[in-house]
Amino acid sequence: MSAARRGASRRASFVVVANRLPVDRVENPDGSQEWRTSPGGLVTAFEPVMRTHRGAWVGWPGSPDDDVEPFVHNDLQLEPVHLSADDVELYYEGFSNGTLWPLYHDVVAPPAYHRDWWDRYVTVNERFAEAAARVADDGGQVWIQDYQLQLVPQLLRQLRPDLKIGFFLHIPFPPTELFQQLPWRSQILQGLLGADLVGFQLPGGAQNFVRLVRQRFSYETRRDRIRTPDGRTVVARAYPIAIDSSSMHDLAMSEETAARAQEIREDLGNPTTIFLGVDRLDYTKGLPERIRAFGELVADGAVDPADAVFLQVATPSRERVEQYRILRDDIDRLVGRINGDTGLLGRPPIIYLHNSYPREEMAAMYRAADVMVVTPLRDGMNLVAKEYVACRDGDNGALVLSEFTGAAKELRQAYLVNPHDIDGLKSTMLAAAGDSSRNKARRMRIMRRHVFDHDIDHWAGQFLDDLGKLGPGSDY
Ligand code: GDG
Repeated sequence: MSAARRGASRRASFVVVANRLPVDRVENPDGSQEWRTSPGGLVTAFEPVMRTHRGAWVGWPGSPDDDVEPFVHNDLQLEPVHLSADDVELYYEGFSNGTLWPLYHDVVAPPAYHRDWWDRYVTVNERFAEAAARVADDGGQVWIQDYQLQLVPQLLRQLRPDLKIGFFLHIPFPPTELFQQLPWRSQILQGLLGADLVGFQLPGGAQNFVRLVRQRFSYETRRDRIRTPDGRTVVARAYPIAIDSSSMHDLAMSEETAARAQEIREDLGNPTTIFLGVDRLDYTKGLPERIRAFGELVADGAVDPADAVFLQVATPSRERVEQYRILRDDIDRLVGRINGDTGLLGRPPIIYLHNSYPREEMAAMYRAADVMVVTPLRDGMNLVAKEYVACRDGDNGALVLSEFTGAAKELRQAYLVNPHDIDGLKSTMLAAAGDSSRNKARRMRIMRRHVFDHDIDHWAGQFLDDLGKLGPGSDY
């Protein structure tokens, strides 16, 4: 395996625990296999900390029933957690993506509650906690990621009370009335309370959490602090996640990307306006709403398919989960109907790509697009919106952004929309496309400054600085 060497685990003073390891196993044409760093912000965010701190990463390697020994990849120590096919079905596709995901996203799809899913969620969280306990050095820092692992903070504290434990939730933390539906609500709250610092995307999520803890357990709380009966202080605070803005910008500004962006425009028939959507194919992302809105604009004659096109990239996601299969069929039908009803010869109004692309190609699409359309019904942050802003330069480009994303709280100069309001979506998409260069440039300049000042290093730095002040031995 290139760039990877097997190695017995050594103890690490900084440990990230996430559902997935930050690598993918890829097969070469000659049949040999190797690990490659997965595309994504988290690896980039943690890279500097990992290097200065002797870091390790605990996570699932990505295929079921695969026994992978601990190994080192690009100087990063990787600690695989084994998941059986049953674990994947019950803990990952079941409880994580069939219960928690819809519940935490404002029940935009109905969550399913099954006791055997929950039981397996507990077992798998125990396995992750044990792996983290084995690898963390005395008094080390452990940072646990996301909704799949909400019990790990408490389980790990029981095993290793000497550690400083942080947790970050990448998705929204729901309003208290919705959270109370969960049959295992107390266990989840207690799981999170095992951390010294619980991070959320928005202040509202942190407040929901503190309120729930006060209501359910009558613990003493003051602003963002919770006092537990065993005398610990748990802090719940917002850390809006960010992107590696300068590397995204540099990639977009390269000559290769400029040439590729030009090619994309030509391939699309050199329209005046390219609208772009980029999402994991997920029912929280509001794909049908935006496609329907664009289809109506074409049908109404407000948009001429000879002059404008909607390019939608939908990255395949969670394809074994029923709701995702239904969504895919719905979108296929919707796009087919709009293109069939309103398309011209060689000019379908919607180009729909159900595929994933290298980062370079994504940057070229962002650069080619005149209007980026991001319309989730609910989204913790939405990195696509920030990536688009980072890839722009000069006076064109407009971002249409759902009010229900975390990003909307920061990117106030976007053209904000309520994605449930199809007429509002239509008028906002038109307004964004037709706005003056001066207005677009002004809005983009302010957003760009924000995205550059609040990048992924800033995000990780703030969280880890705060975590450093908390936990065992601190009098914070
Ligand atoms: C969760 C939360 C929160 C997409 N297609 C391709 C590709 N992507 C990349 C995008 C972006 C990332 O995937 C998607 O991030 P989002 O933030 O938009 O959405 P989720 O996947 O739902 O992420 C979300 C995030 O966690 C971080 O905390 O913002 O709210 O739901 O970076 O560029 N990348 C490549 N090819 C593709 O085809 N290379």
